[in-house]
Amino acid sequence: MLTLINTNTMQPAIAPVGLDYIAGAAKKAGIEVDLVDMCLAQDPAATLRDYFANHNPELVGLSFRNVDDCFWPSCQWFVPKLAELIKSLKTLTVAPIVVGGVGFSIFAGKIVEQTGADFGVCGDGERATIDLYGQLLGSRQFEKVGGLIWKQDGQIHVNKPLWPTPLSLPTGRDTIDNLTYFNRGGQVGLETKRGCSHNCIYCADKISKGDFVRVRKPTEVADEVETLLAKGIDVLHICDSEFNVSRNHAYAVCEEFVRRGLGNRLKWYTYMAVVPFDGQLAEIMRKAGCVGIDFTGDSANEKMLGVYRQRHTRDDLAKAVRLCRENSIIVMIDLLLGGPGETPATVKETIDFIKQINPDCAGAPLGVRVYPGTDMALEVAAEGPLETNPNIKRKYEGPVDLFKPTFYISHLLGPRPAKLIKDLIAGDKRFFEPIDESDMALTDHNYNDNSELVNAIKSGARGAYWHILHQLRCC
Ligand code: B12
Repeated sequence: MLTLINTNTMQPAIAPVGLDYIAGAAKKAGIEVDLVDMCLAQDPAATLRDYFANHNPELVGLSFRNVDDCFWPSCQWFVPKLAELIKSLKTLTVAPIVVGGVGFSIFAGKIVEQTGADFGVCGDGERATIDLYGQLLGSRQFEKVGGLIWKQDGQIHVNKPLWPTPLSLPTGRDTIDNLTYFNRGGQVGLETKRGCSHNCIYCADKISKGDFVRVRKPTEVADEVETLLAKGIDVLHICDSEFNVSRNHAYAVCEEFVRRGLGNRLKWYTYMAVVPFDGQLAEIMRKAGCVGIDFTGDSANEKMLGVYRQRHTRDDLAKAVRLCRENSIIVMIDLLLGGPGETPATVKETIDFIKQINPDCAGAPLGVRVYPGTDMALEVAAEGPLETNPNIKRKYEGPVDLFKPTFYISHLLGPRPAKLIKDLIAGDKRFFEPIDESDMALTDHNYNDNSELVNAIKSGARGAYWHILHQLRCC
C-alpha cells in the first residue's frame, strides 16, 4: 500500500494535481493507493491519527507544493510546519516517508536534511514513486531511483532527476476529489507539458520541471479534459509553466480540443510567455475554450526586460493585449517590480505603458524571490556579501539563507518602494498593487488564505483568481 498525503491546506483549495497523476501511475503499476487529503479533512490531525490506526502502508508520500508563499509582504515559510507534520507522522507509522512537489523540488536536499523525511523526489513523481516503492520491497538500490534524495551512512545522496520525454500521464483523475476542489477552488488544473526552455533569470522551474519542454500527446490531454468534464468540472487551469512554449504544441492541443468540440463545453485559463504569440494561436485558443491568459510580462522597460532575460519587447506586450482583445480573451499582464537596476523611472515607464496598452488587469508585485540554483542567485552573489547587500530583503533573523523567503528589491527605489509604486498606479483599478509599507495588514493579490476569494467562490464565482478578483473590483 502506498499512502499519499496532500499537506497543502491553503484556501482557496487548489487540487493536488500531481498526486492524481502519481496515484494513477502507481495504480497502473499494480500498487494499491490510498489518499489522505489534509485540505479537505475537517480535522486533519484526527484524520491522520484515525487513518494510521487502521493502515500500515509500505510507503507514505507527502506532497509539499508551496515551500513559502513567494510574497514579500507576508513572507510565509512552511518548512517548520512540514517538519512538525513529519515528526507527528513518525509517531503514527513506521513506514518510510517520501516528500515531493513543485516547491519542494527547488530545495529538495535541504528539506530532506531539515525535516526528518526519509526520502525526497526532485522533479516528476510518477516513475520515481513506483521505483522507490519497488526498491523498498526489493533490493533497496536507491541509486536506481531517478530524482531521489536519500540518506545513507549519515550522508545525503542526490540522484539526477528523470525528465521523461515524451511525457505520458494517466488521464483517469480518480484519486483526488476533483469535484470538491472545483467547488471550493473555482477551477481544477491539468498539464499539457512539463519543463521550460526560456531562461528567465529568476525562475526555478528549470529545477523542478527541467530545462527543456516535454510534451504530452494532444489526444491524451483532450482525454483528460473529457474525464474532468464528465465529473462536472468545466473551468480549468492549464498548469504548464508557459502554455505557448512550445507554440506549435499549444496550437496542436487547441486543434484537438476544437476537433472534439470541447471549446463549447469548457472554459480555461493559462499562463503564457509574451512571445511566441500570434493571431492564429490566439484565434484557435479562443475556439478551444481559452477565456483568460496571464502573461509573464515582468516589465515594459527594455533595460529591465534584458535584466530578466525576457525574449519580448514593449511592442510584443502591446501586441499580446491587442490579440487577446480581438479574440475576446481576458488578459492579465504580470509584472515583476524591483529587480536588479530598477529605478523610479523604469517603474514609471512600465506602469504608464501598461495603462496605455490597457489589459483587463496587471499584477504589480514588489520584490523578486531569489531562489537558490537560479542565475538570479548567482548574480546577487556577484554583487558582494548578501548580509550587507542593500537590495536583499527578508523578515527572518540571522545570516541570509535563500532557503527562507528572501527577496530582491532594488534599493534605488528608495525607502518606501511599495508606496512609490502605489502612487504611480494612482488608484487605477486594473492593477493589483503592492501593499504599502504603512499598511502591511492587507492581503490583496495573495492567494494564500484569501477570504475574499474563498467567499466569492462559495457564492458561485469560477475561474482564475486574478479574473475573479478583477470582477469583484472593477465590475
Ligand atoms: C498553475 C500554478 C498555480 C495556479 C494553480 C491553478 C490550479 N488550479 O492548479 C494558481 C494561480 C492558483 C497558483 C497559486 C499559487 N501558487 Co502557484 N504555481 C502554478 C504552477 C505554474 C504549476 C503548478 C502545478 O500544478 N503543476 C502541475 C503538477 C502536476 O505538478 P507538481 O505539483 O509539480 O507535481 C509533480 C511533482 O512536483 C511531483 N510531486 C508532487 N507531489 C508529490 C508527492 C510525492 C510523494 C512525490 C514523490 C512527488 C510529488 O510529482 C508530480 C507529478 O510529476 C507552478 C510553477 C510550475 N511551473 O510548476 C507555480 C508554483 C507552484 N506556485 C507557487 C506559489 C508560491 C503559489 C502561491 C502560494 C502564490 C500566492 N502567494 O498566492 C499560490 C498557492 C495556492 C495554493 N492554494 O496552493 C510557487 C511555489 C514556490 C515555492 N516557493 O514553494 C510555484 C513553484 C511558482 C514559483 N516558481 O514561484 N499557482
